[in-house]
Amino acid sequence: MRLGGADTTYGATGWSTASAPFAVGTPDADGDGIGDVWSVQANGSVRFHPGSRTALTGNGGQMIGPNSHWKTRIAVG
Ligand SMILES: [Ca+2]
Repeated sequence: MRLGGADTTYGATGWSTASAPFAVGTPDADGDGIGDVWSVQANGSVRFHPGSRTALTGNGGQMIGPNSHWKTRIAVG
């Protein structure tokens, strides 16, 4: 991630490819002016992770539940 123009660690735990195989940063999606992250979890669910100026916290919010359709998708964004 880029914060203040430099690459830095933004979320250090829970982001292994085994637990969150796909993740993408996007422009602000919740209106707070800070870019956000969407992920597809290993169980196929899609989660929204509100961005922050310092670090991602928590597990984000589940936007789409796990089902066989999402398990076969290869990208989000
Ligand atoms: Ca945001």
